[in-house]
Amino acid sequence: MRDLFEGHFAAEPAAEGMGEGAVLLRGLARDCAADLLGALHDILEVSPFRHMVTPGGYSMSVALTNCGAAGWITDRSGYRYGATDPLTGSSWPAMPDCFLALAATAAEAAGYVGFRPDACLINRYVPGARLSLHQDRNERDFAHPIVSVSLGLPATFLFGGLKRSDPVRRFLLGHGDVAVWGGPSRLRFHGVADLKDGDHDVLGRQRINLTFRRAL
Ligand code: MD3
Ligand code: FE
Repeated sequence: MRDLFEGHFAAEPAAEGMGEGAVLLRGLARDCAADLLGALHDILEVSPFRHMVTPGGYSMSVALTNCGAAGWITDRSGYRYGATDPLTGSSWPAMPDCFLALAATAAEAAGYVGFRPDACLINRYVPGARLSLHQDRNERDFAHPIVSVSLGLPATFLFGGLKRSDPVRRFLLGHGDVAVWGGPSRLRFHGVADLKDGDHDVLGRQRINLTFRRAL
């Protein structure tokens, strides 16, 4: 993987290995960020950000919405994917072409050919928001990778192991950074530390993360 990119960037390699099956593609989404945010604007007019409740009864500090055939939701009865937005009762907005293209390009660069996500979970963090350590296991087939795109304020991503108690490594994810998680890393525990306050040129006081999944 690394040798594919080495030589192109002397100071900063474009692809960083984060552990088996996980690859960080720094800045891959920088050039298409304006297209992504334009498409996101249209999604939010149909399915706005909202704070969902966990099965334990806590309201998440991260606000979320979805696009694609399936959307990730949580409420008092559990975590799952659903075809409709519980707020509107209608289908989630369609996945924009520029979302699909970026997800497929990133997956392929990490060695996963033919990734066709049917779900994009869109998370919004404001200063102080966090995501505690968890595994993503509501998808049907863990053979598919997950692709994540960071936009706006930088966040400290926490990357653990296959057990909750395993040590955690920290990666700072900034605007335009894309990460691909598959293979043996697919079920690793992960989370996001409290977002530090700041003012991003494009997004102001927030971070938006797109996570592309093959859910169904
Ligand atoms: C590593 N979101 O929505 S994306 C999530 O930045 C979630 O909003 C975080 O974790 C965020 O579930 C992190 C990175 C990510 C997503 C899925 C993974 C990392 C992963 C699955 C396995 C291992
Ligand atoms: Fe996750």
